[in-house]
Amino acid sequence: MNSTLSTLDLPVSDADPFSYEVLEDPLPFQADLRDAGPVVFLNKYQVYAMGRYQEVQSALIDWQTFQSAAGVGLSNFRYEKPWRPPSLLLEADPPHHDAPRSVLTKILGPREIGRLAESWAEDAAQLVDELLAKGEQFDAVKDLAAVFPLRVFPDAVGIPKAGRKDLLPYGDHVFNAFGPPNELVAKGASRVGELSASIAANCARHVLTSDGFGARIWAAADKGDITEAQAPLIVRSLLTAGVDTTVNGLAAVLYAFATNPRQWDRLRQNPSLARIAFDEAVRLESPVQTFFRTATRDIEVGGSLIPEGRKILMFLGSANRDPRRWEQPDAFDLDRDPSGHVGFGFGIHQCVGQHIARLEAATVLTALADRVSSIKVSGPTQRHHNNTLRSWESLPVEVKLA
Ligand code: OVV
Repeated sequence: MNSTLSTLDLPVSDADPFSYEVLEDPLPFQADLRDAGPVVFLNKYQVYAMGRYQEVQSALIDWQTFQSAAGVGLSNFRYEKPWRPPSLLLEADPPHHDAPRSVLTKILGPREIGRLAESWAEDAAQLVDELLAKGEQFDAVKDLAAVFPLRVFPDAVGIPKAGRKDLLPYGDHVFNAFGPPNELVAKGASRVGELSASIAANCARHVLTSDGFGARIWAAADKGDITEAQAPLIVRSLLTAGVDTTVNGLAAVLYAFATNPRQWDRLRQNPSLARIAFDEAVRLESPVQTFFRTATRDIEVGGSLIPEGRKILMFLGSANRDPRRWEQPDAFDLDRDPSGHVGFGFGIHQCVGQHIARLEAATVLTALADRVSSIKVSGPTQRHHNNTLRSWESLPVEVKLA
């Protein structure tokens, strides 16, 4: 390969994907990125970027070439000390990745979590009833999407009541910390020590209930599937990745319905569409917008060279709206087959909690569809900016009782 030529071929962008403007509305930037080429060099951060579905999906599958162990944020663990002990799942590759992954895959598998469905459906019904008792206007984020995961997930993990209020702020900071050290990271810095300590305290064996995901992780250590040193860090992964993500996934699907009234009618006619609807919303909104990988060798992609050791920013959200892959990519369409979207990633690192996320979403949507004949946005919406998450501050809605 002629690396000089390849470097000359490389489109360069001066845009900042972590700027206020792009976080407020990433779609124009993402369209430019996709149109600029299969790989684009981001001058500001001196990293490579992929915005098209085909290259993103192929790279996510190829964990040998696009490693995670050097970190999936901008910081390159080859040269910089990670700000917290790396995740044994997210920031690891085989062989180290495999034992923690297979333990969690089993604990969070579709059949294992089936036992939660009934009580979560009751919790969702109760929460929606509480909301509707107060009136036909509420905030779909503050009153519903940000509330339901905290009602059900910490209990499923088995952590104590105290410290639950720290889960969202901790997650918000972790997802900011995958990005550059900008003001979003700086604003979280003052609480990092306190929040990390609180999360770590909830991972200890003696504080966890005997029947939750946490206890099962510790039981896997007793069996010898993982070590006792690994167990608390695997619990930490649940507490880090399991709350902000589902809050924003729920917000995504509620926003999608609130802006697509005909799709809400379809869901009411056929509630079994709830799961398709959730995946379609995850495709459309991509609550996790980006993750980095690191090149383990010189790679040629679309005629450009990515040198060994360099960071590549994968735009999951952009791939999920790539018109080269999706017909009418910006439409929320329950007739579409959204499978193949990269909103949960792809390959060996694909979201291990996705069945939990789908169950949470399906129970909330079912409870709402049972009671509400229409839902629409009723006031100014407000985004919450995060370096990695596509997030909401406020989503006022008005519903009609069925
Ligand atoms: C997917 C994800 C996001 C954030 C944190 C982690 C995983 C973790 O394993 O800690």
